[in-house]
Amino acid sequence: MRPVLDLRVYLVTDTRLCGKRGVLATVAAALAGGVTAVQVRDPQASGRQLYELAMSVRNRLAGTGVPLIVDDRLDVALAVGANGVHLGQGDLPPPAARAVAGPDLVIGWSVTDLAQVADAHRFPAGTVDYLGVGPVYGTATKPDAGPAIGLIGLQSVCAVAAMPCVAIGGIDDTNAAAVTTSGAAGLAVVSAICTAADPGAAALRIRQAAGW
Ligand code: TZP
Repeated sequence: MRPVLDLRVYLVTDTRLCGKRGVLATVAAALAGGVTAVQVRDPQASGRQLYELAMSVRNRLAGTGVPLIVDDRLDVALAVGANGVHLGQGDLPPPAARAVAGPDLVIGWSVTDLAQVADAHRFPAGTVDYLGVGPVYGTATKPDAGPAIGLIGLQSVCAVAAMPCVAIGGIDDTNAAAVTTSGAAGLAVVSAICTAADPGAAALRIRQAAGW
């Protein structure tokens, strides 16, 4: 069966925001700062581009114990031998993904409200391993992410969810403590790490601010 992943400081890569430094160098630096999981996310990439990017990150993570999750694309996640796939509301429904992926792949699912949490609870047991909850704060990284749910929205989801909740959206070292206090088991971070002059230092600040 699949392992329980450590999603506490969960870097979500953004190829454009990583800029000239590139995704791989950003991941390498962030690893030194203590990220516990890495998701490769590039909604603009073709299947081939995402495959190549995810494969290069997989090779970089090999031997570190830090898991790789691929955003949106189950086919790419399986093709590169990732540890997991992260699905949005518009992607393959998690039960369909679980049927294809089998028991060993971690599946994360994005939710914004209690109705979507109830959907996750109606899936067969073991379908979804964790919920991505947000956007907690406003974010320019995903313009179509919808309105911020705030700490109150996050709390309401974390209080009822049967699976661990990873908060996302506008998270950095200034709000990490408040987000974890609201019940999040993990912090998914894009811009605060990808655009940092020193991604390792940024990851470490977030980890320390969260008390981890
Ligand atoms: N899903 C909801 S908000 C978001 C995603 C992928 C982007 C979060 O990016 P940032 O830069 O950490 O606010």
